[in-house]
Amino acid sequence: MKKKIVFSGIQPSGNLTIGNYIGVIKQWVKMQEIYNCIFCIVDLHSLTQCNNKLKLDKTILDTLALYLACGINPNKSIIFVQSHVSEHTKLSWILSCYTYYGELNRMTQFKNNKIKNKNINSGILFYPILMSSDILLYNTNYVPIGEDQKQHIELCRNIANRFNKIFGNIFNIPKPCILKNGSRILSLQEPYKKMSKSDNNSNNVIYLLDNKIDIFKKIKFAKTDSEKNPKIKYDIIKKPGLSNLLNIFSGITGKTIKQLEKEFYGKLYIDLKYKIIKILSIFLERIQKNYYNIRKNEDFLKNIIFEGSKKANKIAKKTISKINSKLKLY
Ligand code: AQP
Repeated sequence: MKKKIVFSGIQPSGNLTIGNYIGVIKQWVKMQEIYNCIFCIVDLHSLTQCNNKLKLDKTILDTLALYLACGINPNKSIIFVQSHVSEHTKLSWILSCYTYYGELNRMTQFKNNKIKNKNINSGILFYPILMSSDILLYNTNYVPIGEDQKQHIELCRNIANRFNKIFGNIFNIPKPCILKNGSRILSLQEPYKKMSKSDNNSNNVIYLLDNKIDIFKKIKFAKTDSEKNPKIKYDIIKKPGLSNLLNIFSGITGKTIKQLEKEFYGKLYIDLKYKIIKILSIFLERIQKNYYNIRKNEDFLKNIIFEGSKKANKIAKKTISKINSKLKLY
């Protein structure tokens, strides 16, 4: 039987976080053993941040080295850079003509951005269409994502269904893969919002390249709650900070929340924090050792991108050629 296709990507907009790892990269590592996986470094998406300080040539290689250090294997998966395959932007324009403005305007991520920024660029509005193009170009079956991207996949499915209704079965309808726990790792100091690599307060975030001292400080002072008789019990509504720590623990060790509640029964929050500091330090030290080894070899990294882009281009061109013939765009 033909293997199912997985597509997923991360913006090369800075240091990857433990949220990116637990939410998606960990899933990728497992999925590459079962499916045909395509992992993209979505540089065009990161242009929406209009951050002219971003040195994309460098951050793309940093991101790739982190993918590999976490266990993504270029011999098993296609790894490439979004802007190296021009079909993404072409399909994006075509799909935008089959997407209603109201649909884009209703996206929560767009609405949140509108509240935060006065001068919002239209790339942020169109972001879900570019994301849909990324996915649909590769006949994707499964898309591993964090919780925050769920609405974008629903939109992608709607656009694909709408297009298929008009032009016949062009696109597979992709399904999101969202973890039960760990699909939304929260900020350490403000545990009502997502942990984000672009957060201005670095104490909110555990980066994959954080050193042991930073891990210690950030976890030790992570916000919890001030219950009178504090119990280590998962409750994301009443105890978001503590529950977030349990999700991080579970995401790194593979232990279930129930197992952790049992293990820490009758113990103090600080006991849990010290244990997380220990397991995170060991875990990240291993990734960092791999990372610094791999990152030194730029020719090796560039070759992976070159080979990956060649393979991605081939698949993308086939899809676009099907669409061209349906739309009579020769
Ligand atoms: N905190 C998180 N918990 C679980 N999953 C997460 N993801 C991101 N943060 C968390 C998932 O990682 C994938 C790649 O994300 P992205 O970098 O392309 O964009 P993002 O969702 O905007 O992530 P950030 O860290 O918040 O990036 P910035 O700060 O650059 O905007 C996605 O599947 C995402 O769900």
